[in-house]
Amino acid sequence: HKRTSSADMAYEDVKTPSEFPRDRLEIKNQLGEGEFGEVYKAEAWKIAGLPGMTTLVVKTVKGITKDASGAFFKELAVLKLIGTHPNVVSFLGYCTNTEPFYLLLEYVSGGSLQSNLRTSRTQQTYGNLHGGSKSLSSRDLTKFAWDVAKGMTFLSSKKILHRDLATRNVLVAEDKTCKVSDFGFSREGDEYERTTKTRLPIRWMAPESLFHRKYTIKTDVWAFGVLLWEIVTLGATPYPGMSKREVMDGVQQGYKMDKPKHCDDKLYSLMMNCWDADPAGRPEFPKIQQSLDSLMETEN
Ligand code: ACK
Repeated sequence: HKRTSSADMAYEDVKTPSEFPRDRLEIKNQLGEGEFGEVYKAEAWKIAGLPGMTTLVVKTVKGITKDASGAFFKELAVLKLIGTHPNVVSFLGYCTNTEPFYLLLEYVSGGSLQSNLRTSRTQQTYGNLHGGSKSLSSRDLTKFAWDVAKGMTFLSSKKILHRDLATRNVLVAEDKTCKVSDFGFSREGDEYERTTKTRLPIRWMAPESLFHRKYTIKTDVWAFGVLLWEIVTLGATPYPGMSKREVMDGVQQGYKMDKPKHCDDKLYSLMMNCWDADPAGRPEFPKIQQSLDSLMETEN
């Protein structure tokens, strides 16, 4: 039987995700800890209209209280309808008949964008490659940003907020395509009771999220600006040398990060636009994608 994996997944063949029988899942090794529970690699037999076995990811969802289950199923209903996009981790199905609930997602083999950026670092800088990277060219970095922008344009067209956009939540496929991951169910509010302590992504948050718990597509745009900064610095932690408290105070007072070394002027002006104090002044994702389209054209 044919084996399907992220590398050869035929996106147009993926059917609307539905309740999947647990007995057709074979759970393998644990990949890590997620927002609501553990993350495992698994094999599924005939899922989402795909033939044979598909390697995928199982995210366990624990501790959904009766109160929160309404919000959970509402979100599930939205995600079922989004369809697939090459720059977004595909949602393949779910198991919600008993706890723990499972979310079944496309397996992306190359690890997070953050770890890809960090492992590409070298001490020395060499002429033709991007400053400080031994394995990633400046074109690769622009392509990462472009991929994420395309994924976010798609999600925003479906009215889906990410709420935790950062390079740690972008996965890299074998062919270096970036895929936006961990959207939809991530919540900063208290709609879902979390199993783990709530840790807010302070360094990626827009002022209105930090101080008014407000999340809109424009707060995702702010986070995208920070993600651009992470890409250019090969995975540095934003606001270097500043504590979370100092970041919050700084952001409130309009402090913006400096232009990183080796950063293209156009890219820096794009991040600065994403960090406009006024959400209405920040570009929409399709506009951001356009800016990156032209940057891709000028890269050799
Ligand atoms: O950074 P990582 O290697 O990539 O470790 C984390 C871990 O699971 C906990 O989130 C990995 N992970 C999450 N979603 C996926 C996925 N769709 N495909 C492959 N690995 C994933 C993530």
